[in-house]
Amino acid sequence: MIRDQETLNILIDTLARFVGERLIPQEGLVARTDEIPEELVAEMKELGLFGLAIPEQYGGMGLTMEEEVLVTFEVTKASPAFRSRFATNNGIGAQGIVLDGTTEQKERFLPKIASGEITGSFCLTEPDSGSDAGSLRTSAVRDGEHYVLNGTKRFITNAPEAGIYTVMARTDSAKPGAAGVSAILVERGTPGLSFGPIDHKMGHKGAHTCDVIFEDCRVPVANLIGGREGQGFKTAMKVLDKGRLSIAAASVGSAERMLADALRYACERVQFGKPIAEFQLIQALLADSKAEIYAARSMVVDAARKRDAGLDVSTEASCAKMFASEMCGRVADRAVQIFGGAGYLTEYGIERFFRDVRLFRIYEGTTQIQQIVIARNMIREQTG
Ligand code: COS
Repeated sequence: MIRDQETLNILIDTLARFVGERLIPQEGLVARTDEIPEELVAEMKELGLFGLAIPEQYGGMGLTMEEEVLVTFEVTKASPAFRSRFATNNGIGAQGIVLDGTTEQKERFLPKIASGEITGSFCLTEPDSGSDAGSLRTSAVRDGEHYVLNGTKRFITNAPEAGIYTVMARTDSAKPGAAGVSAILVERGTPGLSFGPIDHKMGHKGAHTCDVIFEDCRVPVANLIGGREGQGFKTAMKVLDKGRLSIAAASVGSAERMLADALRYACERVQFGKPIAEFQLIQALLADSKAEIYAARSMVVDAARKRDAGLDVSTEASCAKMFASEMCGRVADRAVQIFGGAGYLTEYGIERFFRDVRLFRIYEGTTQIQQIVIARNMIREQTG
């Protein structure tokens, strides 16, 4: 659902220029230093990137899902670490409040999230609870007008920078699975909240993750998302339905960038007396990538439109995330192959993308979890 094509075109053109002139030239530096320069973060705030998907009444741009994926296709033509810096504010670090928060919670946190004044972070995964998210053990025990949180969350994106954490915690120890989980907002600076060291990762340098630790961390009852206990797992799943579409879109944008780089290289690199792009075996790598990107892009836009139409897109989001992230891995592999020896060197940048995009098949639900979600939904529809 594009509300105003002209305004969207201006936004996408502006972002394309920002990507080309500001982000791509800094990719090497960000990878080497594991840090996005503060001036670039300030420019992202200026452009409104932290509030793309936050409703306009709270200071965001209120993009529809279709508009948001089109923007993501553009922004992820630069290293995915850049997107990661602001994506939690539009996605997993804010959508719990957007989808299920009380009016008071929305008014209190969303304007600061939309402006980028604070970064949002989503705390679901734990050391012993990854794909089996319903088995999480972090506890939130009611004590008067507070919850007392204890436990550890793992691999939490933007945790070192964040100001607000959406924490899935067990408020009912008698209910072992998803039913006993609630979503609770914890603000930075709350006594009992601390962080592990920044994780050393294969890729996504500049996008930080770390453990988030709760030790008798007291949080007001008013921070329970939606004011109802036992709804936290469902909130998390709804947030992930949207998040998975965003990762699918990021997979498409990154694949488009890698293919553009590989095509340019293939047209310039001369072997056996002509550019390697003229050899049919190279053409097959290019053509397969082009067709698969087109398929993934079409899936993502279709699923986004269905979400904008108010449909349940749990299946479509998982299909898009699974196909697009796996496609992106294949394109990364082919791009390195086209670059040959140069593809293995740091200075050409393609090996960095190869490492970066590996994460798309893992976070916000592995490919295997997407298969489970898709098949379960199919069986449920069949058997009623
Ligand atoms: N939207 C709304 N509600 C949903 C939902 C969705 N997309 N998916 C599940 N639910 C609801 C179910 O309807 C069920 O509610 P009822 O008990 O009232 O029927 C409840 O949530 C529990 O669902 P389910 O029984 O399917 O939970 P499981 O424990 O079997 O787990 C999977 C389901 C495996 C799909 C889930 O744990 C998952 O997505 N794991 C991956 C987690 C992940 O992506 N982690 C990445 C880190 S976050 S960056």
